[in-house]
Amino acid sequence: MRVVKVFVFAVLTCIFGLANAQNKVNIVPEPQEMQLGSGTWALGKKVKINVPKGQEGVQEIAEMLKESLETSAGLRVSIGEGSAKKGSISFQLRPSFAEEEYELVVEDGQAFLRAATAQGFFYAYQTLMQLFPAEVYSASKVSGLKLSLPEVEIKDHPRFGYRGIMLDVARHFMPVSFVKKYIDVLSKFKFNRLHWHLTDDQGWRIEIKKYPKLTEVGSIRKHSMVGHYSENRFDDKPYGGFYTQEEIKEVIAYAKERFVTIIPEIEMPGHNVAALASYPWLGCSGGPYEVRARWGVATDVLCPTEETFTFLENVLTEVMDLFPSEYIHIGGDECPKDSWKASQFCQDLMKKEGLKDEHELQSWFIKRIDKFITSKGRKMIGWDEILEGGISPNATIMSWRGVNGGIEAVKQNHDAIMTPNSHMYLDHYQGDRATEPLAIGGFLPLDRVYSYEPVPEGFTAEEAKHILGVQGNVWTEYILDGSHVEYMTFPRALAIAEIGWSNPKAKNYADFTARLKKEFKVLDELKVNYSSSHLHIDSEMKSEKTGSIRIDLKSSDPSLQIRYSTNGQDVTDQSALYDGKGLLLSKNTVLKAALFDAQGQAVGAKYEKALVVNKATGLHYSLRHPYTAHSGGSEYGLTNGIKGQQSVIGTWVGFPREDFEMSLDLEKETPVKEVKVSFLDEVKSWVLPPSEVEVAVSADGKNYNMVLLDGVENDPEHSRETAGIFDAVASFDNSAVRYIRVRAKNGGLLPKDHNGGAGKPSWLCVDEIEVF
Ligand code: TNX
Repeated sequence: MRVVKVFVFAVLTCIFGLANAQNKVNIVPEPQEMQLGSGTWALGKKVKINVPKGQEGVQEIAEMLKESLETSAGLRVSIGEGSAKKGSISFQLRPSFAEEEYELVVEDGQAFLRAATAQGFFYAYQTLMQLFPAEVYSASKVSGLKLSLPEVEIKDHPRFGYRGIMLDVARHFMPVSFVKKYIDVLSKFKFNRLHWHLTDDQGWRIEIKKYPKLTEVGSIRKHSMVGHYSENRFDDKPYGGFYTQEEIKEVIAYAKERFVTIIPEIEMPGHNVAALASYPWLGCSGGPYEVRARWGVATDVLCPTEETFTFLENVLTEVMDLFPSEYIHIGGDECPKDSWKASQFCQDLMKKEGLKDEHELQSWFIKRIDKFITSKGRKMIGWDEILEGGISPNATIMSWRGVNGGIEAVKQNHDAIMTPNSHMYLDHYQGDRATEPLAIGGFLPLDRVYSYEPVPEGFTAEEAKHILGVQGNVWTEYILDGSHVEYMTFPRALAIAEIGWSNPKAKNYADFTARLKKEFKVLDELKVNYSSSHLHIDSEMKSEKTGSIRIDLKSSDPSLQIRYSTNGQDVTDQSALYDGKGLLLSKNTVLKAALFDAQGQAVGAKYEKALVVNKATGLHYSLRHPYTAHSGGSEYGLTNGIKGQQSVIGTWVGFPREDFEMSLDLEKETPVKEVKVSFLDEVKSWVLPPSEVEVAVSADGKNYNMVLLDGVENDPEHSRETAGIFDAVASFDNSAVRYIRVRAKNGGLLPKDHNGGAGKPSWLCVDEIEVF
């Protein structure tokens, strides 16, 4: 084999990306070492697969390969124990390899897969599949499909032993068929753990023979939330679902064939209202309780009585009988202490055990469970809250509230799995909220996921060993079905696959996204939904000082073309082509744009902005109290031409508590006949309109001509029920002025019936200031 060395060190990653693109080798996760040859092996109609004698599990993997080749391309494949020769694919044992390590070589018209274990061979097989065209994944025959492989030598092993995804089936239930499909797809990208979040306040999803009410009662909630939590709305349909123990076994066996270990999570002591509703004696107040319909954190939690521990031990015994996983997850997160504070039993228990507060009681609780799990030869995992009040001796920590939990755990000589909500929460938005399906919040675009490094800075090599790996979490409050789970998972999980497997020195986002193009075709073949929102259009506004603005559009991928419309019509492949020189807008415009690939196909996220152009557009101003960046405010966001949109909080410039005051300099004397200031009125999002607005204009910056406007309360056109956008409009006599001052009084405290915020200060959200 004539070998072209293309992958040596990190410095070569650019060249590597190029070589990749040219040679069409697209492997995710990127292998540790790869040398590309110059030739290819075009497979014939007949292929022989050679497997080593008596090696457990290898025959099954050879069968998988046979099925893929026969189904997609109609090859005739035989499996036997023959020796390697041209035209064959040979599995060869390498006993010295590590468990997940493999080698894959294509040369001289044949292929070799080498490993020590079935798992190693499975990964060699997955890499081999990725060397073929995407159609090899097709579930039916693809006419005219010719299979060929590039000459290549790959030596590969994972960086971390734990590469996981967490699926929450408590908030929304996912059927067995979907869970299997999900595991199958994840295993193709070399994930080896599925953390299955089986119980929570809103539903208990696993059959427990000893406690049948857990599923009879606890798996069904009366209704579910619709829209965002903050809207406090519900539908009127009971919601339920659970897995029988037989189904659980079926899923575990299916996952095992794909080398995915399922880690069950049984939450405690918080997130347990579904169990409380089933057996009210588990709670401190004795109930009655109802399976929770609202998202968020419940104050009712398990009471640490002997009866509760007996219950938990019985539940965990059944769970451990089902799940062979070494690790058992017991939750441990978000356990409010209200019911323990109010319970005489808990207070007495704390005295008896010498516990100084309820945090120590929680720690005592978890330690007891840890002891039980350890006594059964298993290991306990808990969310990072289990560090509070003293960590259990054998616990592994799942760090979710950022990375500090993980750091703290390692400093105390424990293992940690990194799943910080800053980078690994796949329930967060991955693109512009205005065009993405409703999500819990946050902003976690693909590049941010990809940028994550699981080993905290400053860790010694010894400490780094305690970082077992990474995990992406799919919480499903806002994810109703499998297709939506897939959309939130892919491609962000592919970035996680790479963080968990590949050499961090070879990280290269541009190369990763280039490889994604092929992976999207693979996902298409597998009928997996995914998002392409990482392809998007960014815009920047510039004032032209002539009552117009210039808007520059930029594609996240320079190889894509931007087409746009300014007449409100949807963008098609016939719309105007953006020439990269910026658009000059001199009147209010709805600007729509979209990205197109070389084939003229629309790809990625759509872009849409309502732009306002007036005498204030693009000008700088000063504020008396600062805006808060967290609400989406940006410097000069009040005059940037982009108006806040109803229900899209991030498009407003927000001011907590205080009144609002801004001064604008028009830079020269300008006739002004109207000033319009818009405010958001959305009490559910803690945003109230101002109680009073004052607009003043001045020619010299000293003497002001003032107009006082009533707040929304006295505006007959606007009522709280029709919440939306409140425009305050002040009229003037069109004489020339230079300075404009706007003051608005904060709307005060949130009303008594407010969900979560009663009596708390409200926000004032302003956008935009328009001058005519
Ligand atoms: C926090 S992460 C939770 C979950 C929610 C999630 C939503 C963790 C241990 N607890 O109960 O579903 O946020 O992002």
